[in-house]
Formats: sequence, C-alpha cells, structure tokens
Amino acid sequence: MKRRMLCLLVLLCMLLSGCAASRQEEDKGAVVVGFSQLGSESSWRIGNTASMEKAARAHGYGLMLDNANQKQERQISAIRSFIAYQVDVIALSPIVETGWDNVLREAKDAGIPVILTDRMIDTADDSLYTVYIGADFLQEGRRAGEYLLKKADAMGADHLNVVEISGTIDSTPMRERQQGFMQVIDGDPRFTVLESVSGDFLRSKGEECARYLLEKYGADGIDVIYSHNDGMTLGALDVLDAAGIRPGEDVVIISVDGEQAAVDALKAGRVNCIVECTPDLGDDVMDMVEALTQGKAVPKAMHPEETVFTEFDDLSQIGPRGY
Ligand code: GYE
Repeated sequence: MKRRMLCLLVLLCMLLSGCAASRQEEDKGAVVVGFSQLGSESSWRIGNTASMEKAARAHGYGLMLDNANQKQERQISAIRSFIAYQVDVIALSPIVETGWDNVLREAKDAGIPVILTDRMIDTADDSLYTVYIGADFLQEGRRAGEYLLKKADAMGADHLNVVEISGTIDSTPMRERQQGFMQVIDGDPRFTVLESVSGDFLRSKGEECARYLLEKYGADGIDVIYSHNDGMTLGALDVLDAAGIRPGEDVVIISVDGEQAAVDALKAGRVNCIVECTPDLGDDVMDMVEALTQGKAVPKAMHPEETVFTEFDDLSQIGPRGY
C-alpha cells in the first residue's frame, strides 16, 4: 500500500516539477534507487549512465535518474526530490567535492543510505555517506607519471616541457590525477610543468586549451601534453593537426579514460599513453544497493580494477571498449 501511494506521489511530483527523473520497473515493491548523475560531458559519462541503467534493470530495481547538466544546485535539488520520494538508496556522482554536507545530512536524517559513485566529496563527517565506489584517481595520476618517466628514458631526453589540460576544478579526478602525476615527476629535473589549464572534461574546451597553450608556448615549446580525459585529448589532437604538429611524435600525448576513439588514436600512434578509467560502475553500485537493503556490512570504499595502455604494450590485446 505504502508503495502504491509512493508510486502515485512519484508520478505526481515528476509531473509537477517537470523533473527529468524517470522511474523504471515501477512495480511490486521493487527497490527504488535515486541516481543523481552530474551531466553528460563526455563519452565516459554517457557510458557510465548506460552502465547504471543496465545494472538497475538487471537487478529489477526502479531507477529514478536525474541528469544535472553540470550543475551542483541541480544535483542538490535532485537529492531533495529523492528524499521526498522516499527512495531506498541514493547514488550520487558529485560534480565537485565541496558543498554537500547539508543535503547529505537531510538524507541521513531521513534514514536513506547514500552511495557516492565515480567521484568523492570533501567532508569532515564520514557518516554522511555509506560507501564510495569509484576509481583510485591518485593511482591513475601516478600511472600517467610513470609512463612519462619511461618515455623520457626511452627518448634519452634531458629536458621536457609539459602542459596539463585538467578536468573540472574541485572535482576528485581533476585534483588527484594532478596530484598523483606530480608525485611521480616532481623533483626530476628533466621535467618542467609550464602550465595547467582546465578544460572541464569537455572536448570543446580541450580544443580551446590546446589552442591557447600552442599560441603561448609555440610548437617547439611543448613536448608533452597530459590531458585528464580522452574527450579533451581528442579536441587537442584536432588543434595539433591543424597546426601541422604530429601528435604522438612531435608531442607526447598522455590521456585518461580509454574510450574507443582514443584507443583507436593510440593504435594509430597519435596518442602515446591512456590511463584506463572504467565507466562500468553500475554492477558494483547495484550489488551494493542489494547489500544495503539486506542490512549487510559494507566497506567504506571500493575501487574497480584498472590498467594503463601505452605505446610500449601489445595494443592488439585491447578489445572493443563499448563506449
Ligand atoms: O574521466 C571524464 C568524465 O569522473 C572519472 O569524468 C570521471 C571523469 C572521466 O567526464 O571523462
């Protein structure tokens, strides 16, 4: 009965608020997950949304999905709607790390467990979320740095100028991919990081950043581009092509994610290294929902297994990426 009332309420609220939330498998007392997705800025993100939808279907869970279009305020109001709908579990991919305490306290007071997925938050109160399921971004940054050390050795280079095109400021992948990378190359006199500019994980902004960097430092002034995602990398490749610079040869290209188009560019020698970051988090998240609804004890953090693809590897081993 409570469920039926809830379903009616959900529909009513969705109609009234014009909210993009959708409810699948609205039925026989199924578990309902409210998922606040941060946007659709990249192929990674689109693959991640698809993974969540597929896993929810496979588990027979109702999924209320809200895409916040890159706006934190919209994520906050989506969470408030989920609380009003009395969903069983909230999954949140937070666009940035700060500013979540109030709304997550409201979820906690309502007794709804929160799974942070993909990105982390910065809070002094760990009880505001139940578990984090997402990549180890520090490790990703370190992998990028380790590749660069190996590359510099192979080139016999005594000095390389590096520029960084970073992701969204104050997001976990941006902060930790930078930090991990710097941990590895810092103190090695062969490297100078000239500048870091944010391309917000968007292909179009990656292009803008590359144009700006190229104008500022010139074709000969940049030896390495470290870009925090494939979308921005692909944008930068267009700019290098147009300037007659051969990516992968004249400039070393290091990227993160592993979407199909970037892997193709790696195989074509136009990208030198891709640190893998998988968007396929859906199964882990929905398994966690199951554990939580069954009252099982769960860990505080879970990282998927990831790897790194470089020009030094046998690239024929990389299967279709699916996104
Ligand atoms: O690398 C990027 C996306 O948070 C891991 O966000 C995610 C990042 C991913 O836009 O492509």
